[in-house]
Amino acid sequence: MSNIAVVPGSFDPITLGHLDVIRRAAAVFDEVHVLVVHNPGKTAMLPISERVALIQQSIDEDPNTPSNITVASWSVGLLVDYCTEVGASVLVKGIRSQIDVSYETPMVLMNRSLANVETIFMLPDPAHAYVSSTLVRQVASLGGDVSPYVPPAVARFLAKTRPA
Ligand code: COD
Repeated sequence: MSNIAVVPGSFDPITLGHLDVIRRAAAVFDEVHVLVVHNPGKTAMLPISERVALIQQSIDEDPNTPSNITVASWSVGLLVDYCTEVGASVLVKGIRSQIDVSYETPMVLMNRSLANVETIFMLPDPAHAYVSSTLVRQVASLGGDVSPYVPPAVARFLAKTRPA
């Protein structure tokens, strides 16, 4: 039986921090599903289809990213329903600080209670530990250069859509 992990997130847009965690997960599990999920607590910048496309391009363009990664989105129910559908028993969440641990902990316990799905926390390279999609959106919207924080496909996309 293959060992499948799901790496969920808003990915609005994917950053180098996300990509770092995805690569680490892909080195540990047989299969990794990167899953774009709408977070009702956040106002989205990009449609889900665009976020999926940018993740796929970022993975395709990166020679260091392994080939056991699938990109998908989920909007019809619980995150653990997706896990059940694809036979995944583990979620992987990236952790930047104690704040992330506090935010994630109730979800870890709820997902375990709902469907016996466990969660593994992974830390990114410290170089990416302060990067968030929220800050990337803010820097981009104010005309700043986001290329140090996002994959090239995202930097190109944001440069194209930058206000004149
Ligand atoms: N380095 C490392 N990790 C990072 C970085 C970084 N620079 N930036 C973000 N991360 C991590 C986050 O800590 C998070 O684990 C993950 O990457 C995704 O981050 P975001 O910001 O893209 O996505 P979120 O936090 O908005 O995603 C939240 C989910 C959609 C995963 C969450 O809302 C969820 O699990 N929803 C499912 C709904 C559900 O089933 N609820 C009921 C049971 S809990």
